[in-house]
Amino acid sequence: MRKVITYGTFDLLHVGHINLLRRAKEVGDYLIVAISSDEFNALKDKKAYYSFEQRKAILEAVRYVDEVIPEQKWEQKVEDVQDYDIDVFVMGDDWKGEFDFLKYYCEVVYLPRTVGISTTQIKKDLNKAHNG
Ligand code: C2G
Repeated sequence: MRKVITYGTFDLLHVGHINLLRRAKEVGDYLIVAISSDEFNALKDKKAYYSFEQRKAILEAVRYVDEVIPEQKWEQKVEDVQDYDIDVFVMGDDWKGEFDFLKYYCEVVYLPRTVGISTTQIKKDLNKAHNG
């Protein structure tokens, strides 16, 4: 069984996330998603609208996702790849090159981001619509 892992906040789930998850699943048979904890989001200067538990429940309902684990620190990726016996690490290409050190442990694949959508833009648009 070819196991894939990817990491992210996945807040206000949108088609950009779904496109990433679908393609990540396509490169293997089993997809683990490490979702950023609320505390780790703070380290990324991100404040998710949905809590970790809510984002976890939403991702577990996505057909491409087989397992969801917490992402609590930058340094856990090597340990995760070893502990979960991962074959492929996948990220959107906004992270291209950032995780090449994992190439010693598994394949590293950066997939093109979906253009024109982001959680940040969704929040901006909603704020504008609400405040006129
Ligand atoms: N993504 C995408 N297209 C978009 C938006 C996001 O392909 N329009 C991808 C990102 O490239 C990432 C994944 O969806 O691979 C999750 O995006 P975020 O939730 O923004 O994740 P991020 O904050 O980049 O967290 O340790 C890695 C970090 O936790 C990554």
